Amino acid sequence: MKHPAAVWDPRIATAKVKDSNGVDQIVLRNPQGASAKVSLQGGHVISWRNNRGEELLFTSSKANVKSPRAIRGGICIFFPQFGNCGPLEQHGFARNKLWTVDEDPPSLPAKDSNGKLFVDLLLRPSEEDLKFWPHSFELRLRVCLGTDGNLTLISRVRNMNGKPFSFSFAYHSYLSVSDISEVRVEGLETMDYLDNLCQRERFTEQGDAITFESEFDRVYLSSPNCVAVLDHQRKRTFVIRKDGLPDVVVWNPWEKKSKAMADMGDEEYKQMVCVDGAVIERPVTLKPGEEWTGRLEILLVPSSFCSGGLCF
Ligand code: TA6
Repeated sequence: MKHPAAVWDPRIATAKVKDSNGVDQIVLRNPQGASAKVSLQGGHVISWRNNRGEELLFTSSKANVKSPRAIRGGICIFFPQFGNCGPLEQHGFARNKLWTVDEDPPSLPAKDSNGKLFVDLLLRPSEEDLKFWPHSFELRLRVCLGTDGNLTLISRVRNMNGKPFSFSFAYHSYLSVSDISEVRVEGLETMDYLDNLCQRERFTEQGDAITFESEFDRVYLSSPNCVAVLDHQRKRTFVIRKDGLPDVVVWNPWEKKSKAMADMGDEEYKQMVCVDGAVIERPVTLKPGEEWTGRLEILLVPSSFCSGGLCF
C-alpha cells in the first residue's frame, strides 16, 4: 500500500542539499521556523530543531561524517535485526545503506492533508544484502514535520518475496538532554525488560521513573504507546508516541564505554539519552505481499504540560 497522495506546494521552504560526501540531504522547514533534516545515507534523521532553532537531537562532536556507516547521533533505523547475531552487521544494514527519495510522486517534500511537511524515502535490498539476508523487501520511511514542530517517522516494510520473513526494527533516537543525571523516563514503570548488560536476562522494573547513575542498556517489553523523557534542568519533556512498536530501548553508555567509542566524546554521554521505539522481543513476520507499519512521533513540551495527560 502506498502513502496517501500528497499535494506539492512549491512555496514551501524546503531544500535538497549535499553533504561533504556528495550525498543528498532533505531539509523540511515549517513556517514557524522548526526544521528537520534527513540524509539519504542511512535514511538517517540528522537534525531536528524547534522554532527557536535549538537542536533537539544529540550528535557527537566526534561523529565520523566521512564514513558511509551511521553517525553517532540523530535518529537511525535498525533493520532487519537488533543487536549483533548471525551474518548481518550490528543492528542490520539499513542504517549503513544509501536510500533514495521515493519517486512515486511527489519526488520532493510535500504537505499531507494535515498540513504536515514530509518526504518519503525508500530502501530496496542490493545484491550484496540479499547474500546475507535473502529476502526481497521494500522499506519506506516517511519523515514528517508538523506545524507544531512535532517530528513523525512512519516506516513501512513490505514483503516482495515468495516466502515469509521475519525482522526486528528500531528507531534509534539520540535525544539531546542538559545533563543525564537530571533526566527521568516515565511510562516504563512495572514493565519487564531485558538487560543488555546482563546477557539479556529478564527483570521487572521496580522503581518509580527511570533515572540514570551508571551505564544503562535495556529493552522494555510490550510497553505503553507513550513514554516521556523529562529534562528537569531545561524544564522540558520529550513525549514519544508510538504505534506498531511494542518495545522501548533505553540506552546511555556512561563514561567508560564512551571513552572506548572512537566516535563519542569522553563526557558527551551526559548530553544524550537514547529512547528507541522498537520491535525486538517478538520479531514481525510478513507473508508474501504483506506490509507492516511502525510509527513514532516525538513532541517537545514544557515539563509542566506533561501531567496534563499528554500520555497517560
Ligand atoms: O541497546 C542499544 C544498543 O544496542 C547498545 O547496546 C549500543 O551498542 C547502542 O545500541 C549503539 O549501537 P551502535 O552499533 O550504534 O554503536
